[in-house]
Amino acid sequence: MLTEDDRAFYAREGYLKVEGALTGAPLAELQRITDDLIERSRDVTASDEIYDLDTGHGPDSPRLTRIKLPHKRHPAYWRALAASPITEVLTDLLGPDTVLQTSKLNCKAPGGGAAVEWHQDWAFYPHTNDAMLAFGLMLEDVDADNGPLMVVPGSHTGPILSHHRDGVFCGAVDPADPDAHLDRAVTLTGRAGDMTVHHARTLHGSAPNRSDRARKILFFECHAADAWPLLGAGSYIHELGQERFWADLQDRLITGRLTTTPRLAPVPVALPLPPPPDRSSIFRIQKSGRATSAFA
Ligand SMILES: O=C(O)CCC(=O)C(=O)O
Repeated sequence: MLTEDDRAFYAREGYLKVEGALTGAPLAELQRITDDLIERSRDVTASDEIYDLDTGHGPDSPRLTRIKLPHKRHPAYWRALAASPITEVLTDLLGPDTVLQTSKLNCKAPGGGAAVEWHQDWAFYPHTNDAMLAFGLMLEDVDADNGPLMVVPGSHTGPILSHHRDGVFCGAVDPADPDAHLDRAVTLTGRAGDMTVHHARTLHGSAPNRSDRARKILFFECHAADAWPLLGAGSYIHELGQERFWADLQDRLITGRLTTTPRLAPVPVALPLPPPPDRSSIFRIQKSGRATSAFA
């Protein structure tokens, strides 16, 4: 699906936009399932294993920051990753053997849905090599007003910036960090079915949703099978124990084969420790770690 130019652009800039990555019936199915899931959140009164609630959520107005692990909620989400044109984008960029690290559907409710402060995913879950990326499949149109993803081109080849405040991991960089170069950021808008790709080391963030339309982006964070996790803040996999971890890993294999021989690359690593008080989602890590907001 990708051209050689696309791959060269991704390697150089650390991001890519793929127009029409998912279209037609598979896209419509995901939109319907997502709307159903949001509808069913009306009676939920506290964040749980499925929903991360935004302020103001209630029976009259479902307001979610996130639907957690959507690929575990409905097989259509898994199919969108593992049996669709998106699968080809994945293997074009990561090679034949690929694993899902995690999935999430960030909903950004209309009229204020939370910002995501600037960060590098790699700071949350460094691995033995950085053949890692995140797909952001737009389930509805995303424009400048409803909190689009923004990325700093080329930042994936730079340093891992400090994601600590007062010595504690806060999951965000200080917007005043001179190495952040936020003035170089580009905004990734698009139509439903378009998809962004960003490298795990690419600095990115997104503003609050200032529109009256939800911003629904389905994120799949994936890596080459030979990239093994060192530590992941907030990641459920570290709580599983070895037997359940192994079973879970089989479930997360997207293409090709697993390997128990990690590839070790000379990558910069800073562990996300000590952890902040609440590690249950990026929103809570950034809030409880008292990250400085770039969007306040
Ligand atoms: O939802 C967004 O705009 C960005 C999400 C993100 O970067 C993350 O969850 O790591």
